[in-house]
Amino acid sequence: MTKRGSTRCSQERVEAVNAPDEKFMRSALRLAQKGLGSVEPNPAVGCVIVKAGQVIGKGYHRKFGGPHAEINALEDCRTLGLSPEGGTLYVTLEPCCHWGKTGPCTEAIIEAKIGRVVVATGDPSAHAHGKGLEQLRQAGLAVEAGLCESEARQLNAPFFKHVTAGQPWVILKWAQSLDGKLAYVDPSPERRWITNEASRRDAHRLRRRVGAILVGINTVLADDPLLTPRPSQGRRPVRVVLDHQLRIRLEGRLLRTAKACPVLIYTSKTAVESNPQRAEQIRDRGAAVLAYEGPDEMPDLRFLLNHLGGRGVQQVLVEGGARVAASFLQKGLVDEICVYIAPKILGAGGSTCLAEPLANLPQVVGLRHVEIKTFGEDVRLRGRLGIEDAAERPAPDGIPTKSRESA
Ligand code: AOF
Ligand code: ZN
Repeated sequence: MTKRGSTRCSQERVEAVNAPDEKFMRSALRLAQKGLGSVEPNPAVGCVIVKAGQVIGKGYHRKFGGPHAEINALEDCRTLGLSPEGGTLYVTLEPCCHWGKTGPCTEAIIEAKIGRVVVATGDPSAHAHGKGLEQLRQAGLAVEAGLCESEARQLNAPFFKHVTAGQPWVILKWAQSLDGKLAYVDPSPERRWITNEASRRDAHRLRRRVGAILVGINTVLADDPLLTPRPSQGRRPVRVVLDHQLRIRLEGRLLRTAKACPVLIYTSKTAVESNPQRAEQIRDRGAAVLAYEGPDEMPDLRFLLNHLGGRGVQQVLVEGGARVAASFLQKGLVDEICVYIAPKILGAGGSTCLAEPLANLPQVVGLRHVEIKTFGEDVRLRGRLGIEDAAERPAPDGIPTKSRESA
């Protein structure tokens, strides 16, 4: 397999790589993007098949459990009555060679007699990890990897983080007024929500793509939230509550629905030991109780994230309140921020400000890849923190994974 000299798709290196290759890979990346929000926790993958300089088939992974990008692109060729034989297949992720919910893409590619495969990035999953590329090479196909690698990894940053670090991608979400208030002091049916309906619908879309939704006990006691995505479209993220004293109400909406949609209460060992009956009552309602050691009021968030990652949660949505949000930020555990801003000033009518618990944050936190979108008159600002490209993440030996020879 040939490893390309550079992994970027930037303008400066157009000369360094085959320009048509880059154009087709960019097209595959755009296709991949369409799957975001529907494929999680699978990666979003796009594929383009080209023959004699013409695109003869396109496809992307549309839905979790559905056919992979390569299969859809091959199917597209056939629907158009075109043969993929001898063509070049551009795909944004190493083709799989395992039997999962679907069959191995490598076999379909080989059967279709594709001549050359260009891959943006390897799949670090144990079932792949270079094995897919190797299988194609063994079958006599020309295989190249690393074109637009950085973009391909950024597109699936949560997938790469979960597979390589074992921890979920953490999205911190809140809604605020212009003066930074997160709630009304005196909520009423008319003054319950800060943001508009379109913003709230969008927040439910976000809930649908994550494996866990996390809040603090104060939010639960104040709002009695359900914390489910609505409409659910079959998604049932685990609802996690940080509750160091086991204060959750047994008759609240979370525990009343715990048998239908999972609930995890994260508490202190002290609380469980001093009141084992209470923990038992919570378990009887169908919720799981997980306890951390150490100071009661300082939940071990890393332990929790490792636990969630281990049970297959790829993305966690942290929804509040202000102190919970601040502690995730203070511990440097946030990967992405999503904030909805409503054009109103709540003044004395508003309560809770993120600025207060964050007043002692020692470092400035800047966002990258910032994206701004409007929902009616509300504004949504999204951005990423820290090193979100796993290819740039230093490996334990200090060598960035990008500079290694790929498998
Ligand atoms: C590909 N093409 O479009 C995607 C791949 O359960 P399955 O069969 O859907 O397999 C899911 C795994 O396949 C997923 O964890 C990831 O390693 C790979 N995703 N592979 O060849 C695709 N989405
Ligand atoms: Zn596949």
